[in-house]
Amino acid sequence: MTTPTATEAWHKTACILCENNCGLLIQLEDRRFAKIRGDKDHVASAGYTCNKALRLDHYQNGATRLTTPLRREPDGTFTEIDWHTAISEVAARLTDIQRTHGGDKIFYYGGGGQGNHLGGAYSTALRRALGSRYRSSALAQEKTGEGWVDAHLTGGHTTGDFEHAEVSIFLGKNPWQSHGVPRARTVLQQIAKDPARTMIVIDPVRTETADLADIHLQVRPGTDAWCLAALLAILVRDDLLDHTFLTEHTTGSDTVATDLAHIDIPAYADICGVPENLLRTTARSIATARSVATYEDLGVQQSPNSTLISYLNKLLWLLTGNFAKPGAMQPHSWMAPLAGYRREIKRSPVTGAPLLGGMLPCNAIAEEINTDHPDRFRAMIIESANPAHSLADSTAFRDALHALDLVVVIDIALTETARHADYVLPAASQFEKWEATFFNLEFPHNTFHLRAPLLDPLPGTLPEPEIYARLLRELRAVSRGKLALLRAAAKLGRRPYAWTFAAMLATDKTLGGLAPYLLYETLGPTLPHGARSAAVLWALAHRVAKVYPAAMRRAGHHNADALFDAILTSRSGVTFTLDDYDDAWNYLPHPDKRIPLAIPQLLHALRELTTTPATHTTAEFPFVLAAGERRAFTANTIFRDDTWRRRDPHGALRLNPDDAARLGLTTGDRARITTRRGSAIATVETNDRMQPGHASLPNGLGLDLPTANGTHRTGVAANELTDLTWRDAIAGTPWHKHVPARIEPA
Ligand SMILES: Nc1nc2c(c(=O)[nH]1)N[C@H]1C(S)=C(S)[C@@H](COP(=O)(O)OP(=O)(O)OC[C@H]3O[C@@H](n4cnc5c(=O)[nH]c(N)nc54)[C@H](O)[C@@H]3O)O[C@H]1N2
Ligand SMILES: Nc1nc2c(c(=O)[nH]1)N[C@H]1C(S)=C(S)[C@@H](COP(=O)(O)OP(=O)(O)OC[C@H]3O[C@@H](n4cnc5c(=O)[nH]c(N)nc54)[C@H](O)[C@@H]3O)O[C@H]1N2
Ligand code: SF4
Ligand SMILES: [Mo]
Repeated sequence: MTTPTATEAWHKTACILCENNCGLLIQLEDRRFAKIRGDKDHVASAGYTCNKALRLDHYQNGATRLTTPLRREPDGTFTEIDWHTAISEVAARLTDIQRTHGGDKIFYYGGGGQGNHLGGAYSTALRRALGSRYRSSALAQEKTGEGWVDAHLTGGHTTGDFEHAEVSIFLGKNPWQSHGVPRARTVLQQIAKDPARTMIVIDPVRTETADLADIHLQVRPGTDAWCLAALLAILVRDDLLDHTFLTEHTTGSDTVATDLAHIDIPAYADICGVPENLLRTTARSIATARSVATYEDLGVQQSPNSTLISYLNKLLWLLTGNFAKPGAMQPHSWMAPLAGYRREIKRSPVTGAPLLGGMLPCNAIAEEINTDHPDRFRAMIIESANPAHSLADSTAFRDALHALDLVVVIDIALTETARHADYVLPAASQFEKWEATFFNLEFPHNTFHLRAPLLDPLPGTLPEPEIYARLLRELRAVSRGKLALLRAAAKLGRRPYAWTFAAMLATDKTLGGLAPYLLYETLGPTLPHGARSAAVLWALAHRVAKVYPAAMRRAGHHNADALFDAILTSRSGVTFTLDDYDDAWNYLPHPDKRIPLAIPQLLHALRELTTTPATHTTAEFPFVLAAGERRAFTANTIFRDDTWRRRDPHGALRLNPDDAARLGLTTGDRARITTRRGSAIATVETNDRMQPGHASLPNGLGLDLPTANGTHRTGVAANELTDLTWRDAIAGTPWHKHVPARIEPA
């Protein structure tokens, strides 16, 4: 905990609501968060927060926290059971499924939300002990297509340097509301104020970010592929490419340029609804800028042609040489990579869905289960996720949960998902345990923040690492002798421990996947202030020292143990690597250190655009519904409490005023939204930010919150309206932002 000083009442932690995890100071009053403010000492956020962090007490002290494990009885009701019973029964049932059907029939979902990834780091050991092979998470309904494109091009994730970019491009991304860029609102305002810098927003909606932009390409929903293809074609035809960069650092640019040169620019401008002149101005401003950074997000990643769009987005900055220099796009180090980057595609056992980044597409999970195929999954472990609410077609997912022999949910609350579990294991909240995220995506300073607990776990709850360890103990995953040897070595110090650990893993290959558990059981108890869950970070610090030795030393850590100690003691986070711009090239995995630009499958998709349908609406479903917009008062399903929202209390359906008038609707009216899959009632807000024919609903609403006599739902649960088959042909990622719908007065 914090050291006693004059400001001892302020506890250091971080926000858990989006990937930026801004550093916070919190004052407690018993278990309540009395005051919250930004932590000026924080290595990444330097005091910045947005409006949402100040409402975190609604998470910590929400009314739906669980305080005891639950078991489903044959009559469908839940019984409260003690932890000992829960652990032994769950371990026995998992073992039973492993013996009868094989461990690969145990599917794992989640492993972390916006603020908590330490538990997930230990889940891998449980999965290894059980022989579980398949998994997924929310990444497989947004970033897996982009990751696959990255695997071909730069070999891994790249980050935009928006603090310094002359041209910043936001593609289907509204950072004013959703962040993603550190200190987003400050950075956006700085760009907007500086006449030498240009902001380009590509979004069908005139968002708060678009309000600050120099150029807003207000595309028709779902037509970004044509828009980007036209921009790229202009770059090629007007010879605006960076030939020096292409010759020195890439291969295949001629192949790509030949395909782009054939594009009918006026026709594509027409399809995306952006005047050709504006596209030409935009292309020129990108090509002539000293530096360009781009951020693509859900507006395109959850819309038609998403994997192709990721490719075209990356060609935009690669063909103009915006890589590995200030203000441009950078690959970066990782504490632990969030996903694997591989070009070759493995397939799922039943439906043959692509396992990009090692994950099953979220839209394929229910299909993989709702079948009598012998290889179907039989059990699911779900941690820190609410897939019965967040996956497309909630009905299909609930059916899948019911078809499984065993569902185990680890969560802090009785969520829409937990309600369908056989066992619910209550976790301590993110302010009641050591926690961290692996959203470490920055360059040249990449940072990591291990948060200390502010409070003891709510009685009856456990941190996830302890839950996984108890299950592994019950499964007798590692012999007592081996654990005793490592414990003895840990008492002698880190060096003897490191030797013993390395020797044991070298002689017994089966222990490799169990490393997080070994560390938790043996190194963990020696860590100060009960930071046992931090044990896995010791191995990750060694990984950093091995993979990025020079960058780690530049950041001030002379070896892995020094980095680990800095992580353990720095309450406002640490910079774990400090890079030079030239180092970016070392991150490229390709032996020739060149970026191979031609991806045949995606060039084929590009050529096919001439015949690919650009609209998916019909006379029956004439609107494009964006189901899941980020707004000032949305935060996935992290707050289970309607009172946290200061504005937009009902999560309004936003409609263009002309559309609303035509339908006889006005702000405050109730409207019925119907899709091929379902129907729901929403409160209307007319809003001239929307273009005609486009409607939007916020994400994370429609939770079933407990009342005295049942549950109450505010707003629309968006995935009652979405369909499994609306998904990208390559990555299987959903079209949440492009749902054909009908809207009528209710
Ligand atoms: N306030 C808040 N912030 C959040 C979250 C939250 O729940 N609430 N969630 C976090 C998470 S998990 C994520 S993944 C990020 C997501 O962050 P964003 O991707 O920025 O969020 P969205 O609002 O879903 O979508 C972004 C934009 O896509 C636009 N869009 C819709 N259709 C199209 C289209 O066809 N083409 C284009 N170009 N744009 C389109 C929408 O108008 C919207 O402005 O936000 C994170 N931050
Ligand atoms: N229609 C539609 N669907 C979408 C989206 C959309 O835009 N439209 N967006 C998609 C995106 S980008 C995302 S990221 C997903 C998000 O959806 P999910 O990945 O399902 O995650 P969250 O809604 O963030 O839910 C996090 C869960 O973690 C629990 N939790 C909080 N703290 C802890 C803790 O310390 N321990 C444990 N064990 N649990 C904890 C919360 O109670 C909650 O149940 O939704 C996706 N679904
Ligand atoms: S930007 Fe806002 S929601 Fe995201 S971590 Fe910072 S304070 Fe929290
Ligand atoms: Mo997300």
